Amino acid sequence: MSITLYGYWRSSTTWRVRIALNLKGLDYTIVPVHLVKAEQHTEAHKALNPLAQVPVLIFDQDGDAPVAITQSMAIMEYIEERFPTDGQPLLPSAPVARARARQLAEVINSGTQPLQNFAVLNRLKESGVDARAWGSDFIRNGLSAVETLAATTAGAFLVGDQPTIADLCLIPQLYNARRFGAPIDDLQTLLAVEARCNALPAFQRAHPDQQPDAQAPD
Ligand SMILES: N[C@@H](CCC(=O)N[C@@H](CS)C(=O)NCC(=O)O)C(=O)O
Repeated sequence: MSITLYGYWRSSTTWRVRIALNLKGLDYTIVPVHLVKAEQHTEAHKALNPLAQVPVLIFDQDGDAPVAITQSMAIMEYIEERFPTDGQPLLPSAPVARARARQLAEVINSGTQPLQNFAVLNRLKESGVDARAWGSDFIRNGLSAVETLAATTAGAFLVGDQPTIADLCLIPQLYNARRFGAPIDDLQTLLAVEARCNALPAFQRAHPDQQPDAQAPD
């Protein structure tokens, strides 16, 4: 069996998947796709993801045709369902807590990250819009919502006392918040959760700076 992750060191959605694989204790090979050099738009990459984005996870099991999955939420859920007893679970077991983990993850996945994505920002810049301010506003808005929701869901982590897909989405989004200069110092629950995540090797090894294609920050 082999697992290959097509991604980019600073892609927040690729980062989520790296944490998921690390928490599960799964080995994987990274294939860098350089977004700034537009490698996501090559025909080879679009054959894997017609939306021209990363991440893409290729799961290759001897004897079966390789499975290529896009969309980080689908990938994380697949990893959890395919390897339910490996490493740590990515979702709580109780139905309400599972729904809360998905809910908080989606506030970031569908309510925040798409509004500050590379392609969106490039289009905004072409239209003369201050893309950094735009991104900062939407990130602040999304993370403020997560902070409010976390008041009733958080323990040591965003939902309860174990990391879930909500935390896997949170950590890269906080990194993006800092890149965009979004104010986050008052989001005390999120910052406390971040500190706990950052203490875990699975999160440390997933950090962009630890990736083979990492570059000096621009
Ligand atoms: N909903 C998708 C979003 C993926 C996504 O936005 N990927 C970004 C990097 S974080 C990308 O590939 N952007 C390339 C581009 O915008 O051209 C997921 O969660 O996988």
